[in-house]
Amino acid sequence: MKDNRSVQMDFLLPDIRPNSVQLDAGAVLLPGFALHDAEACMLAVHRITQQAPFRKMYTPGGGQMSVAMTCCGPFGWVSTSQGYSYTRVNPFTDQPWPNMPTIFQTLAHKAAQKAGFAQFHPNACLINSYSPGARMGLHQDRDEGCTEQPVVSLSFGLEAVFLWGGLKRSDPTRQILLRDGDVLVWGGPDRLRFHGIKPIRAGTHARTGETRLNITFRFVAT
Ligand code: MD6
Ligand code: FE
Repeated sequence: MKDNRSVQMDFLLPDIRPNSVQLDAGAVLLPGFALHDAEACMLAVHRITQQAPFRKMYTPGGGQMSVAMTCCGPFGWVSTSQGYSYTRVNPFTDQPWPNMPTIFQTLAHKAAQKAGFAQFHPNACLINSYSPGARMGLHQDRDEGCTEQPVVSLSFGLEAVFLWGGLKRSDPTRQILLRDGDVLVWGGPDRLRFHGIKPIRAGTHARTGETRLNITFRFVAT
């Protein structure tokens, strides 16, 4: 006779997370929104990094960032001792950034739409790779020359604690757990909020190994 004690119950527990969490007037967390497209995104990142490998850049302050970065799309974000900028050419390869894959464009557009931002067509995509211990200090996203458009951000692999601050660096921060497949969209009155990522805790994720990947989409004014 079959020993039922060792048999996995054959129903799935419902995912009790809500589809959408309004964090602020212009900020929405979409838990698991990118799960369906996660493997397609991993393949896309793999292809991009063959053309444009991850690099750890230096900040204008002189320190090396703990997060490794690359980009795709018409514009890529770069940090040098001279400052931050968006460029059409990857300074490490002297080549244009790889094309933005259709899956990225579609996912970013769908997430923005679900969060209430119609017609988001990003022209810049930054891909951040975090190893355990890597972090991102509090900052504002304000190098785009345009704050009309939202930012869409995808998280894959190891979880992260996202710090959600205010319009001043010294404002208090809330902590938001970002997990594999989660999407964050923010714009409007929240577009210039300070935010950051606490040091990633050690771990291994089935999708990414000892890594958290973050893919952010923006519209850069030309
Ligand atoms: C990260 N994200 O999630 C870092 N910026 O690893 C960001 O800096 C960020 O997620 C603007 C909008 C969404 C973001
Ligand atoms: Fe940011």
